Amino acid sequence: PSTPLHPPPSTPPRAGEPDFAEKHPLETAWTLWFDNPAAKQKQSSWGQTLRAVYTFSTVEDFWALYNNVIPPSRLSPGSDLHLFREGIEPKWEDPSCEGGGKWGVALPKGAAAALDAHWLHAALACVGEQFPDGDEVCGVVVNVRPKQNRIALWTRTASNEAAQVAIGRQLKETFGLPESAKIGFLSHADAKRGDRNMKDKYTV
Ligand code: MGP
Repeated sequence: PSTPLHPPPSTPPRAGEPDFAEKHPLETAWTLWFDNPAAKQKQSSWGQTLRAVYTFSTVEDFWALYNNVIPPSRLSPGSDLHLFREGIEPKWEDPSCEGGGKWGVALPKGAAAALDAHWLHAALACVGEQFPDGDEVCGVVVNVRPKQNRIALWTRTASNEAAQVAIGRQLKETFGLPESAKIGFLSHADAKRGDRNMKDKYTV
């Protein structure tokens, strides 16, 4: 948007009063991306409709954006939202992602409130730096699909098992999943090969 999300108040706060116009900086800036390709994409042409929507770097601007974006449950099937650290493109080919992978969580269809809640909790965990080895976290994606929605947390170094496992455990906690629920980590290198029988590199 071209107008500021939080216009400054007309009078400055008086001495001793809280400054409600003050913004609280996040550790890094984040960019929300949106994609809604008309048809199923080939690997070679994938990403042509992917667009960066908005970059923010404060808690207040996160909420301003959140309150103005259609939640995943109301997006049309085929849509993706990506929330990534500024400067990292949500693509396997990005230098920060190419050696990485993702923890994927499949969400049952029809649970609209749960989908939106999981997306919000995942986004808050990212921008609030709740994950161990936080530098590993590139961003989070929600895929809205006809059969099953998915949320995936993208990380940087697939070969760093200790970091990925710690992050995967935290993601389960963020989502309130029981110990018995299993989630899997897939490296982008394996995803690229498009092998139907590809196996998770790690599970927690
Ligand atoms: P997808 O969007 O992750 O899954 O990738 P979707 O749409 O649910 O489809 P399904 O195959 O899991 O049923 C779909 C396809 O998009 C992949 O097989 C790739 O061909 C392509 N694709 C996805 N991503 C994230 C990338 C990427 O980062 N780079 C490139 N080049 N292609 C990608």
